[in-house]
Amino acid sequence: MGLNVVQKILKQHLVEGELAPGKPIAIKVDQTLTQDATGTMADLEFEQMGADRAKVDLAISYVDHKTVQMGFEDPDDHKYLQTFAAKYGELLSRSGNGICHQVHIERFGKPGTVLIGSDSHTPTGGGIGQIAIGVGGMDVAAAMAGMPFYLTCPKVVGIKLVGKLRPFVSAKDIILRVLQILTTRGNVGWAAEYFGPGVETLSVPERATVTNMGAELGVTTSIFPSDHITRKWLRAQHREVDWKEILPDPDATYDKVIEIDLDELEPMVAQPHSPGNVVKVREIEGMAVDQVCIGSCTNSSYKDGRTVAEILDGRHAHPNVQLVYVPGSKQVFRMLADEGWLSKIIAAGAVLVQPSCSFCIGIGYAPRSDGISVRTNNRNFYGRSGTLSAKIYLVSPETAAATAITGVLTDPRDLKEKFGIECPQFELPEYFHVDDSSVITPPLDGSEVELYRGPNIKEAPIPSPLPDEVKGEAIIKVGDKITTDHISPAGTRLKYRSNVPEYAKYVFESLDPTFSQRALEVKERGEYNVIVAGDSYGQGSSREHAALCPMYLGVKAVVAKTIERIHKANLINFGILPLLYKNPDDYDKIDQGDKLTLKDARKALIEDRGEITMRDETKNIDIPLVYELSDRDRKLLLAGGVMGFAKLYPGKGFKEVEITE
Ligand code: MIC
Ligand code: SF4
Repeated sequence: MGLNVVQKILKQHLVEGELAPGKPIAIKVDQTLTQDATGTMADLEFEQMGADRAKVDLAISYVDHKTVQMGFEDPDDHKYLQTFAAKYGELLSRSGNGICHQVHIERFGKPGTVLIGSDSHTPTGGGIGQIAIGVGGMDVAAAMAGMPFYLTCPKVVGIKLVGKLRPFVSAKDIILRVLQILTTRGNVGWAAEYFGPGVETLSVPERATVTNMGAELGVTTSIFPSDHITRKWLRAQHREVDWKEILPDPDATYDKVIEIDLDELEPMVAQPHSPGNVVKVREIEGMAVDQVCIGSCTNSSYKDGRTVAEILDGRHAHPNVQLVYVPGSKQVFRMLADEGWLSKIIAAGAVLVQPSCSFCIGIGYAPRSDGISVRTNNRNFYGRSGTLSAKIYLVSPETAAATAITGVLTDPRDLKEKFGIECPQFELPEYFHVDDSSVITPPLDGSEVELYRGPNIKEAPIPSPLPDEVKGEAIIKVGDKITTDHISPAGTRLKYRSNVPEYAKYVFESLDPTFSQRALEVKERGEYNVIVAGDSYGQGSSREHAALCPMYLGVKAVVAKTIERIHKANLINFGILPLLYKNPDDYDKIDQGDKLTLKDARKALIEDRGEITMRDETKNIDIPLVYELSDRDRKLLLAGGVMGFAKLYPGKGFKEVEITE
């Protein structure tokens, strides 16, 4: 039987297990990436693993999130990252060089290889036919130390593209439409593969916009085939040698197929507070807007910047609108500057920011109280912009530029009639401006390099092994779609990423500022905390701090209706049980503050019973819970996560260890 692109690449990288959907597998990793908000912790974890050098074909550390340096903590982290990269053989992309995903697809990604990155938007690499997966920092550290990556073999949804995008409709509208169909939940265990005649009509930056925001679907990865368009992109980046054709076999099949007719597609918008809350721009157009922000790893390519510049050409942002523009990379920035496009964006009154994550992660440009902000990034989670009462709408660069001009949410197709603006039509350049001078190459032998550690950098705490019985409290009860931004806020708190005791103070800050204190009190009583959640717990960012900090606060189990993939893996890595209600209605029976006991938790995992009973002592009822854990997952949980395992069984792999009591 023919293979699709996902199956082909996984097959070539399989090192353990059987390539059957739902089965645990391990794959060889070719490339790793970290960024400066997750990298310090990942690197500290790597140090504890005892390897002497990064053992992948390419390891790269990007400095792109904390570039504003909101205190000594951020530059201290950067210095640590730089010395770490030199010591252990990683490239380091300096502050100002750009957002990891944009730079990676320009300069380093390779079709047919496997990339894992400690950032959920790593699947941007799928735009050039790479299996690129967002993971927690611990998994990147393990891959750099030479271990394979463990995952559940995904089912593949084939997304068939037919037709061609109409003027002013763009790649962002494709992924927003996919999000409207598939939503942000229920896609764990799936990968998305784009195929069909419409694929050929999309350039690499357009494909990358689509695969980037596939992260919001919750799929393991998203991918396009590597074809002549990919080749052209790599040639334009002066690296055609990295090209390899990877097409689905003619008789390839998919576990499910959805079809999108690009001809029929209209400008789309994701409304607050979920990227899955998508409607047509037409349905809500006319809404007054306070701010328009253009950039982020979803829409910061040369194509996006140039499109915006052409639309804005000769016009100024509406008096009521603050316009912010952030290019994705030094390459994009420089080309737009050299060719005069940047000048048009500046003339339109835009606030210009260096290539970085910026507004997307709440580093500056918070909207006013109750403000309406229209943005081209990928997430509009509650509070992420830095203003709790603000409302964020996610759109294409075309819609953003049109809105900046008019001051109200505008369907860009109206630009022609209202302002005589034609849809920008241009070919991507034959060659991009290539300059890797902001990427530092490590010495061949880094053993003499001394690591720099600022005072804010604290070792990650090691979880304790799973006790026989988990006795404690339902420390918080939350609803559906709780994101890792709810659990571990970013923005002004990002500077504490390397200091778990400090960062832990802000866990669930936007939902319940007393959480951290209450959790610590339970821990100090010698008991454990249990998080009670609804559907799709742990959406969004890959930040392992959303498991690490709760672990530090004594959380030993999350009980939810469903848990998202990356977060579940992070929970396991830090020894927190990811459990599901056998009967989802039982969620309603538990209240915050209930005394809970997970009976025989340890025995249940040792014997792999598949079920654990939770006694709600307050309500006097038993609640049956289930779990989906591989052999490896169970051993890690029993031992206290990856580090707990390494401490109990130094130098041993999980297959060499049998845990019987
Ligand atoms: C994000 O977009 O939320 C981030 C910041 O890039 C995160 C990583 C992090 O929390 O550092 C992500 O997407 O994984
Ligand atoms: Fe940076 Fe935003 Fe992309 Fe995350 S989603 S990597 S914060 S630009």
